[in-house]
Amino acid sequence: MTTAQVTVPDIGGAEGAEVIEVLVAVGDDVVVDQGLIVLESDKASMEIPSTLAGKVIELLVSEGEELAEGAPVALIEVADAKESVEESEGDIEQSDIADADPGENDAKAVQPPEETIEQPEETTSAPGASKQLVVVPDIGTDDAVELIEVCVSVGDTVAEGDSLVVLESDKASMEVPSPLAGEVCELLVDAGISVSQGDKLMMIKGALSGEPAAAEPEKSDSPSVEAAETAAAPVSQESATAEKNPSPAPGPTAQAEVAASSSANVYAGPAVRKLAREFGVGLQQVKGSGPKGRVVKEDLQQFVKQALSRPSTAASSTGSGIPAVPDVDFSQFGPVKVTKRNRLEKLTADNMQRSWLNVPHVTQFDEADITELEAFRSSLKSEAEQRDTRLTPMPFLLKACSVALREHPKLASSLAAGGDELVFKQYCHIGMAVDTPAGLVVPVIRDVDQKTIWQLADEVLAMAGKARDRKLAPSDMKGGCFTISSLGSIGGSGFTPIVNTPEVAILGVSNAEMRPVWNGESFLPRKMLPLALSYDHRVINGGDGGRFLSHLVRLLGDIRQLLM
Ligand code: CAO
Repeated sequence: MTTAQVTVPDIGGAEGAEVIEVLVAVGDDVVVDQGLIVLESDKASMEIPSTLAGKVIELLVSEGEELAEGAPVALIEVADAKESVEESEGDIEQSDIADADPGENDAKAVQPPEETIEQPEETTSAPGASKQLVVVPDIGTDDAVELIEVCVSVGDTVAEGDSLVVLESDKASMEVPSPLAGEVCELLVDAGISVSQGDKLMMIKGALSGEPAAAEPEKSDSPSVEAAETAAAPVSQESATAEKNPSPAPGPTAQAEVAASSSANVYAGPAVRKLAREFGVGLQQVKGSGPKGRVVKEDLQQFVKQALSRPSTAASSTGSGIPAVPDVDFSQFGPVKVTKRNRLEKLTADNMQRSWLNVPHVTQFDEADITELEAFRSSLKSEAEQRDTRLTPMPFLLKACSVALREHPKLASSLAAGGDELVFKQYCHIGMAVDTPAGLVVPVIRDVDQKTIWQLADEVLAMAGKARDRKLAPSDMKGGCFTISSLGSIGGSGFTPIVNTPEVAILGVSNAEMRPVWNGESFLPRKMLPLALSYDHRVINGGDGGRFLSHLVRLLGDIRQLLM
């Protein structure tokens, strides 16, 4: 059985890099190229791949440790030692070989840019250089890599070494530092595109740009520029007369750019950055718990978990991007008792919030003279007792609404197809809000237009009883075209009800009172019933609402009209 050691390869000249993640455990089977650890320097993070296939029998590093080139990473029990050693092209050392030569390892492909960003002297020391073109440095691979973040904007002042863009391959992410101090005057790339060594990134106006003419940059055809470009150096000069730069590739939205650039300053490894992008999480929102505040995978998982566990809070407070009402610890002001809200209360809250946020509400008010109605109703009291029912104003209200809705069907319609269509119902089912100890429910009374006042009285009684006994079936609360919410028996002179979506209108009924009413000659005692009609202004305009309400007032004022 042969064991062999995997060591840290050439990491691009970085003096040391921190182990930010150990990707395998003792006992794991690994294949060639599988990431063993993630190293992160101040400019790049990179996965160190296994150069062997086999079983991890010892991990020689731990998180937080600083490693340099040649440092042992793991001891692998090689499945087929010969084959693996051949595959690794001498990058690995057998455990009995003292000196490692990690130089030509696969991980070289992920060397960070510090080494390569050192520009050829002729490109940076050219006297009087005004603008410099920054290009993708040697990234250790001929393959294109993704440009995941642009860390600067046009107009930004950058210092030498400031991160300009972040590149990411499937094995590493690396920041491209600015080779000079100056001002970003043109961006030639957008996040999301693929780039290769030598591709143009941006123009930076160096500190010497304000120098006199003598210090003007050399023309683009100068040998030094040619030399620099031919050598695909990371930075080349470009004068004002030089060839036009390519247009930036089509990129993401401005919002995405902002998110990307703010994420760029977050301390996190490539795996975490990739995961964050997949989840659509801006890393700047995530609190890092790793060394030096580094965001680790667990931080991101925790953040996503918390976000998912907040849907009801979001629905109740931030449904339209409205800032949430902050939680207050009321016990700081005095003793408190906290109770849990039941399911019905929370459901009602969500429905109200949804309607309130989605529907532009208008409420119109009027009063119906129900003196005659009340006299008629009183005259039927004994008959109601004989029928073992109760004749409240509600059956009359239901009937009157059904007649008014027949004349004004828009009030019983619903919006459909994202607002392109209006559904007119050929039935008349009316909901009735019932106040129960458990909360508010709205059973629906079907085919109100086809029922007698006595039938409606029975149904009001039955439905209100069922509601209070919590015996309503879900089907009892579906299919309404319009709703009546009567607070008449409770009191109050008026209120503005919330439309019970997807319906478009609701009638609020308040407490009827005897009042002196001027008839043009004298004040007469009349029983006046306050009515409030709330409606969805996307469907019902003021004229529709006013006509419906006036009609309803007339019907309640003279119930003989209900027969017509
Ligand atoms: N003005 C004056 N008195 C009224 C009245 C009004 N507008 N409406 C009803 N009354 C009277 C009734 O006539 C009855 O008295 P009598 O027995 O002397 O006739 C008494 O008040 C009690 O009526 P009721 O409430 O039992 O019966 P109802 O048919 O009028 O209403 C129901 C039934 C289920 C709608 C009602 O009980 C109820 O729950 N209302 C609350 C609805 C609600 O909470 N809406 C708000 C929703 S938004 O938060």
